[in-house]
Amino acid sequence: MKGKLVSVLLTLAVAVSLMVMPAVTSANPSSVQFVTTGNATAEWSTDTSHSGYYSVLLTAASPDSASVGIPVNTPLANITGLSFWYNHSVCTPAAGHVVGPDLVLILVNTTSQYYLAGRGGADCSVGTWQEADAINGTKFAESSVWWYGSFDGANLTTYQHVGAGNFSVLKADGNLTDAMVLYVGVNLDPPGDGGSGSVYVDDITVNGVSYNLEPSATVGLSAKIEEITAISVNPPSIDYDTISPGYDYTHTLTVSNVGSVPVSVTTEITGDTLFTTCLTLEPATINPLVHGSPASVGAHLKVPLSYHAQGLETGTIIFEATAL
Ligand SMILES: [Ca+2]
Repeated sequence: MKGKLVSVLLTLAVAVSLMVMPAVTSANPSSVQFVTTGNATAEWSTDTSHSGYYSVLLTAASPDSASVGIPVNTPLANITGLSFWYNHSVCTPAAGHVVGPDLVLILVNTTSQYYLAGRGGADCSVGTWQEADAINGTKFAESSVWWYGSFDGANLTTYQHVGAGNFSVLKADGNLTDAMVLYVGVNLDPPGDGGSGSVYVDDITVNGVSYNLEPSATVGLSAKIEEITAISVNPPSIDYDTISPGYDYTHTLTVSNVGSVPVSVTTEITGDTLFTTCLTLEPATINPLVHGSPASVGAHLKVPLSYHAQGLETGTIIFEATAL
């Protein structure tokens, strides 16, 4: 007997390029990236959140730093809004200096040069969620300015402008006029002369689109599905970052039956050529999928050496469940 159909969409974004990869840490295969130095930490937390169930807790003491970033792949010229929500659990300034958090951008220009830009730091906000707006400066310290410089993947190699308080100064720089913003992040980076803090971060907002920081979307998804035929897929998106021809890697997706009846699951890949020709799913069908026994599906992306297309490619994996 056939039942209702439920589709779960996954999006995949990839920037195929022949250029050298930036040294962006991508230890987490989901689209949320954590970067820390020294003893600083970045971790998922359910202590408090601005949206959903989770936020990201950044903890750092001078001179270490902790950050969380999301890929955006948006031209710098198109950026009109940059903000995030934060809530300190501990904010201990030293020498009167704020301890962030900062808003940071990783950029690449048309000659494949990388830049790091940022505005810091937001005021202490212990116990209250506040929105720090890096464009108009709301909730940022009075002394806060935009800065930017060449970036080697770990450090600034030049400080091209310090004190560029207006975001438009950065956008008007000839080196960055046609640059892409690869990542938008929030960085807790106490000043070198001291200070420490611990801050929850959520809802990084770019051009009015708020990106809820969650380790997966499956909890919210399953809660909205009232039919007894229901599945969820985790993670809800795969970001392959910048890759090159010859790339060969498998991301594992977990498909769960969150309904009340056994289902069979079929899959379909749609979108740009890279994904429709180079991405395979193993297995491509699951039958049966029963409640309490999630199935693993390998999303295997193998890019042939002859693949020379460049730029952003996107695709969607559709999982379709049919009640048995
Ligand atoms: Ca959240």
